[in-house]
Amino acid sequence: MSEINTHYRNCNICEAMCGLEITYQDNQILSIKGDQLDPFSQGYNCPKSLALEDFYTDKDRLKTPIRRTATGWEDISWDEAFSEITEKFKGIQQQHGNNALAVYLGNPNAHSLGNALFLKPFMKSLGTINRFSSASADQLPHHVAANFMFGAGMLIPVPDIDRTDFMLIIGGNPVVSNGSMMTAPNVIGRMKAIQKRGGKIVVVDPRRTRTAKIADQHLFIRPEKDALLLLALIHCVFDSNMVNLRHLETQVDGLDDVESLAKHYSPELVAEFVGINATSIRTLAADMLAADSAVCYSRMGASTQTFGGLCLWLTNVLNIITGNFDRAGGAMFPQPAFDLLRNHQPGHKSSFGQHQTRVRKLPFFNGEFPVATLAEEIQTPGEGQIRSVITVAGNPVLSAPSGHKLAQAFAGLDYMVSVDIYLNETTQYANIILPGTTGVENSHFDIFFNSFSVRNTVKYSPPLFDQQPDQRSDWQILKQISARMLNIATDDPMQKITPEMLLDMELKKGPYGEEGMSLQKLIDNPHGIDIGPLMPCLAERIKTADGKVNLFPQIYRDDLPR
Ligand SMILES: Nc1nc2c(c(=O)[nH]1)N[C@H]1C(S)=C(S)[C@@H](COP(=O)(O)OP(=O)(O)OC[C@H]3O[C@@H](n4cnc5c(=O)[nH]c(N)nc54)[C@H](O)[C@@H]3O)O[C@H]1N2
Ligand SMILES: Nc1nc2c(c(=O)[nH]1)N[C@H]1C(S)=C(S)[C@@H](COP(=O)(O)OP(=O)(O)OC[C@H]3O[C@@H](n4cnc5c(=O)[nH]c(N)nc54)[C@H](O)[C@@H]3O)O[C@H]1N2
Ligand code: SF4
Ligand SMILES: [Mo]
Repeated sequence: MSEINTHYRNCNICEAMCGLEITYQDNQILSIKGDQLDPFSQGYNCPKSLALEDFYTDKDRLKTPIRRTATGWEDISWDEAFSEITEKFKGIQQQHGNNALAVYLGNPNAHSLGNALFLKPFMKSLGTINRFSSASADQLPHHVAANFMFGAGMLIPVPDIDRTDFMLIIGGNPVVSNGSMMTAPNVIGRMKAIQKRGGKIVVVDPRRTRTAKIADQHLFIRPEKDALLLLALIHCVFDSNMVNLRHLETQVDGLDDVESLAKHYSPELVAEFVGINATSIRTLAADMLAADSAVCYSRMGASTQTFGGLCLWLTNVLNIITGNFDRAGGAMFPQPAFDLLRNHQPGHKSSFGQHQTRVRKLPFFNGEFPVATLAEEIQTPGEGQIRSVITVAGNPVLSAPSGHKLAQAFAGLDYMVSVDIYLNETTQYANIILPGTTGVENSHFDIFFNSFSVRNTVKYSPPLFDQQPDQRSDWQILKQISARMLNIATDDPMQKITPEMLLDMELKKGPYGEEGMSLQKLIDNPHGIDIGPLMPCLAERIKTADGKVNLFPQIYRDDLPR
């Protein structure tokens, strides 16, 4: 037996990016604890992080490809799997058109460095516009608001939870979820710190959640009436002459139009619909206005509902007109070291509505269609019908709206592939399952969640254990399928590119590149590097053509009559 060693990495199970300290001996994990020296999480971890060991040792986990046969599943070689898959995909696309093949991407893709980097070229190599993901069952309204108000779908403001004096949480349960679109390790500790410094937390939720229990005030709301509540709060801000754009005075377009709209939504008018009395609504607005700094944070319950678009737009409006935008303690833009918007030109035309789904004519956005339409796109006969699907790290039969219909739809496909580590509700319909390495077997860097983080930090995690000779990582699987779809030779120089090469390049070209940010610097700092609290950066980060915030985008004007 060799000696006991210690390994430091970020947990990649949820959005919180907690730093972990893992002790191990040979290929056995002995303990998983919070890393006290991680500057962001400072020793916090939750019980879910222990699952990193379970993933590593689980006997049920798949490690090499399997193929479904009439008599059950059989093991096959990687080469045989890749040959069959690309032959089938090409055949189906030749016969029925490129869009006969669809892709579904699940949540773990966002928690994987390799997947986050190689999915884009992978999807391009498939040449289909039929792309779906869990994002449309979750957070698209956040991206739509960012797109139309700030000029880029990824430019999403996050609550500056560490400095705010007043936090209004609408439809989020961070005490249980550990926070979402708000990367904040030990979110409970950060919430309690608000209260300790004399601040206040108000929760708006139809249920008495654990978050509501630790809040100072809980307002029960009728489901899906949040847009009306937000309009009434905005009404109160205008009504009391308290609009204050601060440094954004010349950078906001559409204020008068918002005022004209909000006039019609007094607390007295909406109270009955919303289920919260007018006095409570007026007091809520007054409390928010009286605080030195305040932020409204809306999440799943506000996003995944009939009026999710309006909710996320109005949340931004409320933060902006109360002077709590791009300012300490309000809603702010992170400045990640790996900047996903590095090449995003101001005024760049968004993909919203570039294509429509065949059956229900729903719009394409952010490179994809709503997953709620996937089953009907498979089951409705006609030109452009989907006949083949590849899922990557997703379980839409369980997770997507009307998943039972997807089960039927998948069962009727000509050919299906899943890149997944388990045989489950979704992957059982695949002809071939390709399992990648996961968790501690992979290197990690949080490309997405650093973009939604309440503090600017940066950290790289090397793999803890080596890949076995018969294992592949997800990104190697995706690259192999791409190469074969495009008939690229295995010795092509592009085939040698690794996630680490791309990461190093982005860090050097990124906003801290001149200060020596690089992969090597991160390797030398295994606990991570603190860059500091969020800084006002709207003027530099905004991506609209004229550099102004569009307070009242047309898409919401069009939606209001509904
Ligand atoms: N009823 C209901 N439905 C919901 C929600 C809800 O609250 N209630 N929440 C919605 C939300 S917010 C989301 S984000 C979606 C999530 O929707 P999905 O992403 O479709 O669902 P998950 O269960 O996260 O699927 C994860 C899949 O990835 C596999 N997997 C895990 N790790 C890896 C890996 O490293 N590599 C690969 N290749 N595969 C891996 C797992 O085996 C599993 O099949 O669900 C949505 N659906
Ligand atoms: N343990 C665990 N943690 C997770 C996950 C997990 O699967 N397991 N999934 C992760 C993912 S992918 C995500 S996206 C996050 C989600 O993180 P959160 O958004 O923080 O958590 P949810 O439980 O989805 O909270 C939604 C809340 O909205 C409320 N709600 C429902 N309808 C309405 C409404 O009409 N109006 C209002 N105001 N509220 C409403 C619900 O009662 C619920 O309390 O959690 C992450 N964390
Ligand atoms: S809160 Fe999330 S990131 Fe932190 S230890 Fe738990 S699962 Fe991992
Ligand atoms: Mo999610």
